[in-house]
Amino acid sequence: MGQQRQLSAETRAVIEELVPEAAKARRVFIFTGAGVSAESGIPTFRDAQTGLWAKYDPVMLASIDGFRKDPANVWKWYDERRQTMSQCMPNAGHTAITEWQRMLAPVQGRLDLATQNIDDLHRIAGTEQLIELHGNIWEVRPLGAGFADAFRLMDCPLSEHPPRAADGSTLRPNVVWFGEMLDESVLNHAFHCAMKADLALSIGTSSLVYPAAALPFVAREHGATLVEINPERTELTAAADYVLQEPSALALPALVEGIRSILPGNPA
Ligand code: BV8
Repeated sequence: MGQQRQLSAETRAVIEELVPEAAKARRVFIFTGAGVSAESGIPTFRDAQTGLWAKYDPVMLASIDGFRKDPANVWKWYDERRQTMSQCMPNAGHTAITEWQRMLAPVQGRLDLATQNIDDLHRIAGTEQLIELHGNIWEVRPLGAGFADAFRLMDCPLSEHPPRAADGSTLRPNVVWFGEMLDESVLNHAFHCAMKADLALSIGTSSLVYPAAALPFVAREHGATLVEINPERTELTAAADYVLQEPSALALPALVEGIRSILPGNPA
């Protein structure tokens, strides 16, 4: 019960109201952003003091033009982020999502997770049916090649910036930069899951970057109950049916604990 101690009384009341509906959901769609990894020690993008964009110019570093101009500089930034991420582990919010997914299997339910994060923490936490909308920082692909040609390159730190393929060609991070299209099949699958959901949760995202940010709105338009978990209000808050204004590593375990006490066949 330690988690409950730090939740505000208001959040505890919202969770109490939400749990019976959440425990009934059999098609859960979860959409996450950088905030869900904040408590693992990975900086978000837009948090004023600590956010990456406070220190770096995203157009220079998270764009194909920035890369073509100075691939070594962009790779230096990604190598730094890889080194930070290699020291970080999933937090209680990541593991609560995996636990919820496992609780749904015996009742023929399913939980699909679409993340904007490239840090691999949902995968390390054991979450399946994982949709990586913006790629993965541990994957690379030859410059000019498509997502299908990506492969994992785990060297940390990298031996050279930019890293090169065996044939000497330049490798780029297998991530989606500003101004680049997402992998169409990945995005279509995410929209399909959002449209089928009876419960959708948007967790740890400023809801600013499209087309990913449209997913929770589409879920709601197709009949899902919409929950937002974020210490701050966002562009999505007004559209949410339930708002848990807390850090996700605190709110998610409390929510999943409540669901576990109701789902059949789960020890309370
Ligand atoms: C596209 C991967 C079609 C790389 C990222 C002009 C030209 C071209 C496109 C555009 C344009 N103008 C607008 C666009 C569209 C653009 C866009 O939406 N721009 C925004 C800024 C207006 N989108 C694109 O470019 C996309 N592609 O549109 O293609 C196209 C193609 C060609 C030409 C025209 C159109 C591609 C976007 C993907 C960019 N890649 N990252 C990398 O990571 O290095 S973006 C990056 O920011 C993330 O991936 C994420 O998607 C995005 C949003 O970040 P968040 O995850 O939400 O993080 P943020 O810091 O913002 O917020 C953190 C939140 O967590 C906060 O709310 C905070 O309160 C909360 N929080 C903090 N602590 C906690 C917490 N929550 C819970 N618990 C806590 N403890």
